[in-house]
Amino acid sequence: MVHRRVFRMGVLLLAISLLGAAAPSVTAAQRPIRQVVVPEEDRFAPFALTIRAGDTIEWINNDTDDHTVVSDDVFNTAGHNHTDQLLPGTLSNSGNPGTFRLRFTHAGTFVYYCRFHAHLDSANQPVAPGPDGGIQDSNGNFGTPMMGVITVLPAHDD
Ligand SMILES: [Cu+2]
Repeated sequence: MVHRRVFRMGVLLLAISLLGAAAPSVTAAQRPIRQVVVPEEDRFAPFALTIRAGDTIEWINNDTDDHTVVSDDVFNTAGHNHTDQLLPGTLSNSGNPGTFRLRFTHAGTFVYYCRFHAHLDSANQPVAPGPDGGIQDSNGNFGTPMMGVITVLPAHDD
């Protein structure tokens, strides 16, 4: 049944290309792109952000060091599971901030972390890699990993 499989693949590719063509619709273009910035520290700012379905998030790495946006698939219901994206720092990107965009098309949560400055424990929760990683507060608390949460509410017209 090779020809049937090839046909199915063709339909899938057609669907993907149609989805791609529909993505920059007028409605999406009118919505502002929401930004999550990495300042010159190992953290995402803001930590938590609430958006609407159809909105796009842009991560901007203003740090000199590289960081990553990695999906915590266990907690994600907003899609984009298996995301593992390098966000180059200015030192490795010709002085420019590395950027990465994701558009969220349905309601849910997108929990993510940086695999350089956090890892998942046995319960799949992000933890800081130790005293030299993650977010360090003035009290010497090293417990917070470099992570963030996007909450996607239904679209305005839902
Ligand atoms: Cu990082």
